[in-house]
Amino acid sequence: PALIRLRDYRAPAWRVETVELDFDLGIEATELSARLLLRRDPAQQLPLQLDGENLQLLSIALDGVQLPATAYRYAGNVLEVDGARDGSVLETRVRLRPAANTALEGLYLSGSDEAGFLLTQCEAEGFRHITFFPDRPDVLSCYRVTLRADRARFPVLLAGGNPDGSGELEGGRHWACFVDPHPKPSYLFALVAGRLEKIERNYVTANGRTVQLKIWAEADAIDRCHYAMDALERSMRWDERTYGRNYDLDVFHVVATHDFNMGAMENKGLNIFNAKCLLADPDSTTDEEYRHVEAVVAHEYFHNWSGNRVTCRDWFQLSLKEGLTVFREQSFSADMNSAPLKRIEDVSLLRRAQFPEDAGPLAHPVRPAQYSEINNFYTATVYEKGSELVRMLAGALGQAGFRRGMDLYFERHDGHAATLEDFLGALGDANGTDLTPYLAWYGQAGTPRLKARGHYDAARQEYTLTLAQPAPGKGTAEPRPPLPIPVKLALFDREGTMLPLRLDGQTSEPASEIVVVLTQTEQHFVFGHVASSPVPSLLRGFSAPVILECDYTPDELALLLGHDPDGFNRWEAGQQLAVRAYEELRDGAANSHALDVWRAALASLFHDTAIDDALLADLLTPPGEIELAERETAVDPQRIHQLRQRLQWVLAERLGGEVLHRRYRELAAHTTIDMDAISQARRRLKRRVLELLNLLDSASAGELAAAQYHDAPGMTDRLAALTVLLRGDAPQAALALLDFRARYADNALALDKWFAVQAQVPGERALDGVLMLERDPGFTLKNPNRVQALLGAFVRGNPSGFHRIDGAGYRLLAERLVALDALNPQVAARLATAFNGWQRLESQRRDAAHAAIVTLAARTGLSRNLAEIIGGVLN
Ligand code: B3K
Ligand code: ZN
Repeated sequence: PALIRLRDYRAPAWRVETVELDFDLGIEATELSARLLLRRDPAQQLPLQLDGENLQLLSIALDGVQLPATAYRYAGNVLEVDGARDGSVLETRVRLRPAANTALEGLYLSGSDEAGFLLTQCEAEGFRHITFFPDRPDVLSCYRVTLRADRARFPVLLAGGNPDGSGELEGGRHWACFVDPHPKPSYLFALVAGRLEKIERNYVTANGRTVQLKIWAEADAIDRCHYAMDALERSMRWDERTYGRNYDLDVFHVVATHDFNMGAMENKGLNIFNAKCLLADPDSTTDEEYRHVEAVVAHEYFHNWSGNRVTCRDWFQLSLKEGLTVFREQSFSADMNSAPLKRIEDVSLLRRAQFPEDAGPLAHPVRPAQYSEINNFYTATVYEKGSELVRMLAGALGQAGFRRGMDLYFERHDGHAATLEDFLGALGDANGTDLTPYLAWYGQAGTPRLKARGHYDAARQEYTLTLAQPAPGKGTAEPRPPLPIPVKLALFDREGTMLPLRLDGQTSEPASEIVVVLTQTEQHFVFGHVASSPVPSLLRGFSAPVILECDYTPDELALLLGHDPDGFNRWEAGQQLAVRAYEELRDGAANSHALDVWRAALASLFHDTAIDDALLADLLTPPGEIELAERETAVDPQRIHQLRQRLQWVLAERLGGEVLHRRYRELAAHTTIDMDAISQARRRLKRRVLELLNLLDSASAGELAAAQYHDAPGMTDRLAALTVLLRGDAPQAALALLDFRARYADNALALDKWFAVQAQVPGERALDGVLMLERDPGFTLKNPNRVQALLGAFVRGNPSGFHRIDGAGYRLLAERLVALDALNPQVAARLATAFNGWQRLESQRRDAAHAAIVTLAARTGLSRNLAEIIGGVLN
């Protein structure tokens, strides 16, 4: 398939100034007329070409005259029209088949023919499935949309922008019109029509605009929208306070659907959400999911400025809106909850999802140079690494400087489509500084390594920190410039006290924490007046997305774990120590010093009353199996699982069954259903303690878990208990599963968890479980959430189950991908990325995975989405 390349970018030859869309909505067939006012770039002499996919063209007219068949050609997803000039008006009428649209891109049906509703998804290139248009983000137009439909079947009619009239039509039909005063790219167009309920609230913006906030959902879900409404209001206030950004329409609609390819979509004035990112109630939503709902609501809202008012020139710049908006969302969540816990969560995700992506055959820069199918580039790299890059820039400018830069960015580019150069330019210009060296981060794939070593000179009372980034450009044709790597650091004496830092030549007052920026391949940083050999705390708060290599002793790590006031680095020291302990177990070391130090340090923290319960839960959790696998060359996921279990068992044993029991009982005695931080933290620690106990004594943990399942006031405790029962193979598990299945038969989001928890039971037996669950009447390949819950949880969330030595996991995935691809290419392509990393498996699994992938690649008729991923994975 053809590759689209960044270096081939050309400004559009034709733009659309205004768009008028008129829909006659129906489930089986929808017809729509589009009226485009065209503008031609006088510098370009190209014919009028519009994108259009699977459109049934009913009529076409130019400047009021119906066109004969000789005056236009529709082939290969392009409509070429003769005779158009600057100022011409093109009118087309097309027919769509929403109910037959299983790809969930363009206009489609959510739910059943009888009860479902119609909606759209346009990003990235869905608008061309709705009408003929220059479907690219640098064409910004003003939209007027009229919806017409049967009133009984479609009582609610919504489109982006402000409402501009509605009324009755003959034959029980009605209409509603919407005008969006802000020019926008086609990917932000949206409509929704059907039977929906709403909750609403008035909101007055800081600059005095009254906005009606309305959240829409099907009748059985509307009661679960209140949390999202509160989160929306918090997001709006936060963006006013933190960035001075006000909302800019009279209405803001949010709609929940169970049929959605991703998390949510920031359509102008009409956000559409996957129900799992919007609905929340204690009975069916875990604490983690509550935080996720808050974050996604904020993310989509923040896009109104970072994405909608200032959009991307082309899809190569995707991280301009996504990296920035993830960063804004993460800052918001950190402000609303605990900042260190949020940072731990974000960095864990980066390591679990982005580092492996960046280390495998699908690696790509935050700004990719080329793609075949853009939907394959909504990746952890573009989102999460992109956010890390913005974080570095924000760190380099400081809070006030970053705000100045953002103000200038919004001011300069409001109403336009921008590039990453524009972004760095505005941030730099507002601060009189040149940020272009950071562009190098956007252009290269792979996680950089940072080597650190310290040298203490007792006679001179000097500490020299040497930082190095191993030879950039090695192995590549073009030498790469070194990256700017900001390293936030502190020094501790051996009692765990922070030392004042005086960098050589620095005249200002000593600080306890500073940022040094490595800009060359290797640099020395010399600190004076250091009274004794210090322990450095490096890359505090994870100040750059790199892999740090520093030869700490286990005791130095334990010191940081015990004393670093930076909660993130404290956790990080524990993680590194756990990795050392893991490696000792793996290598069968006779003397396991790191292991002893690790469990001793945790045992003493376990009794430290000053420590937050949630942080303690995280400290008691070693790096996950995927992270551990990243460090190996011949990966055996089952062995990694066993070793990690063993590591946790050793920890549990050190803590002792009695201590764990007692702590569990204390925490259980305080169980509530409240959502405040302390209650959430207790639930998190309670779960961790129960899991550790389960390794030590599964019989008594099983009894506790069975009771917890039975008495659980909410989903967090219920699901934790069910998980422990399943993992421990407890006799009570079967009954709990039955109970859960029946209890949530009509709650799709809760039922998803029932599928996922079983798909994630470790080890060879998981696959039989998956095959059985596929036969459950609740399973369907047509619903992305359900596919994710069963197949996604299995192939991505269960390494020791998926990577069976006989290769059955790989063959199952390949077979399901074929079936899924025929229905929904986007979902198939995303699932297929689970094959990433197969080259580093030990040989037997590697051969089996290779065979499955090759067989799949040889199939004809694969979608462009899936073909690109499979082809990439084989590279
Ligand atoms: N912008 C959308 C993602 C669209 C994905 C298209 N395949 C959601 C978001 O990032 O906010
Ligand atoms: Zn986004």
